[in-house]
Amino acid sequence: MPRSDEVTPNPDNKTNSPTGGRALRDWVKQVARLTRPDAVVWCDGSEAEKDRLTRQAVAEGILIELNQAKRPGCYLHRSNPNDVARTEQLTFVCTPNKKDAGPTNNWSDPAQTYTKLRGWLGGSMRGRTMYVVPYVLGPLGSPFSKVGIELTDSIYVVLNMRIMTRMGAAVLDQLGESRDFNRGIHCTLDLNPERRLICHFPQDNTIISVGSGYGGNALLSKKCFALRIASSLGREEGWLAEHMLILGLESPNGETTYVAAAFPSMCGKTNLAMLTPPAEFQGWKVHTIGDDIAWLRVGPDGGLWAVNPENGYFAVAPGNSEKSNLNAMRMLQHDSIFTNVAMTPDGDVWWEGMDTPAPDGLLDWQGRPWKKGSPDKAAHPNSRFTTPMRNNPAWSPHADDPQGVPISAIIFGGRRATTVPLVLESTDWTHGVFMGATMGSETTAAAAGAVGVLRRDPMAMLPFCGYNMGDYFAHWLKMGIAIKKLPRVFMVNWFRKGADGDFIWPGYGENMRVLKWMLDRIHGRAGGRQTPVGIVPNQADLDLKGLDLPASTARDALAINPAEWKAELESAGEFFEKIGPTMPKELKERRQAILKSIHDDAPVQQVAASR
Ligand code: OXD
Ligand code: MN
Repeated sequence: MPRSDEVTPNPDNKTNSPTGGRALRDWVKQVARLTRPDAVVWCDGSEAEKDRLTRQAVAEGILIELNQAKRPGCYLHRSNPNDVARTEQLTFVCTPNKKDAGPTNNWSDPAQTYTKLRGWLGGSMRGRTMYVVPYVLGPLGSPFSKVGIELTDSIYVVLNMRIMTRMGAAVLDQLGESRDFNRGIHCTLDLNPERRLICHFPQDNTIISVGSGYGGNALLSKKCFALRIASSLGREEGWLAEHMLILGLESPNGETTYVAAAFPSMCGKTNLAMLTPPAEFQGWKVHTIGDDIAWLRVGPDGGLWAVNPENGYFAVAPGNSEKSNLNAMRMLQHDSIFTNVAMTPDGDVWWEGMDTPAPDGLLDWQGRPWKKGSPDKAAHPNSRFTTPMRNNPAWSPHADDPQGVPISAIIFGGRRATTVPLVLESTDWTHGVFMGATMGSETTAAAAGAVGVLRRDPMAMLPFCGYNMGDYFAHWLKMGIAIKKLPRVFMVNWFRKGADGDFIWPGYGENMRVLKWMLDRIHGRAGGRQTPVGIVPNQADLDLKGLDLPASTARDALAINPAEWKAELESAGEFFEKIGPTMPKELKERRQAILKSIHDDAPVQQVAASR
């Protein structure tokens, strides 16, 4: 797209010396003829370019300069209030056959959608500049990596893409004359929700997003390419693109074990990825590879290897404090873009959950004076920061390793007030896939719509899987055959609530205790007890020293309630029915087998440390 001969050249079109291969130049010209920008600017990723665009963004009111003495290189952006989260109802997978998008995606016919979008894009960049943003997902030169080009009329998008991806002239060198690049077109239009659409064309490796400036809709490298399009490419090419953080855990004796973990949006992925271990875990270190997306392939040793395709973090601000995420607070000290947070009178940022109380004279996320005690939040619940991954004190240089890092465990987690214990281990790969496929979570403010409603969110990919969910499950099962050294699979729940309605588990850094049990399982050092739904640690298997947690609370955190699990599996069965004919029979059979084995007086079986 656009495959249009109807468009006429724009004689006024100025461009700074276009580079890149022929296919790229032709496509850029074609889009410029359609959208008719006043100028086309090829981004080179240089510091000079960043300074120039930042100055321009400040002059145009797109960015507000924050207090440079307190936060050098930091800026604030305020979105249109109608455009503050992903819009799943306006996100489409446009495959030639509807069944290839599957029952969990919105689908529209590619030809009709191209025609409609061509109409909306015609002349849409008049009076504006079209930026050509070349980027690579994954380390430059890595066999994992893929090139994308985003054409956008938003400086905010360019400046964010600069942080989120490896962006600039070097990408064009990697691309050369190749036609193999993701084509992304982003046009802000007038931010009218009636003319907002985020459309994916996996068969053309193309994305068109119009009418929104929100990160998840407009930074096309992120959810659109690195997840929706890449998951579809991964299926064809035999790998996985997942909504997962990647972290390395180094023990005091210097052994580093890498894990990848899938959680829905706003369930603490960024926190977990850069967690600070509790004081009792002297000598343990956490190394962040990524906080949101993992691309996973079978490595030459037959194990599963992962890269983080991104170069920065675009994460939720509220709730971050020195207590909950010290590394995040440090990395936000400089060179970051904040979106929709509150601003203090001295030009600093503030959000709910920060260490300091709201100062007098605070401006809320829309720039309005905010009064203490107001029922409205000062920072939008989905307000964000964009920050380079190298800002993170826990950043691992292995994030740049072309071959990625070896993954010893996959963790699935959701936000569940009931049913799901603190941690569960699967008994085999199919069971692990089953755990991921039946994941449920309560909805959050990361997407427009009701918050706190339980929905099935398999592998945390419900909004991000670019093809039929049943085929996706089958692909996961197939990967289990291709991977010769299989990672263990776990499920966690940091969000279980007690009878008083409070969270049972303290979460944040204390999650290290759960990770430690996983490592001990991986290395054959810890046991557990077998339940019909998986292996759960005994209280004695978890390292709880120094944690003020009554034994009865620990028991509640680990409890398996048969009645709740029966209801859970019934609900999972309804979801499997919704997937329809592509739903793999292995997973349906596993559900039935587990359901059958759940009864109130099932004997407790201890599980030995090594399998
Ligand atoms: C995100 C999301 O922005 O999942 O990462 O919504
Ligand atoms: Mn995410």
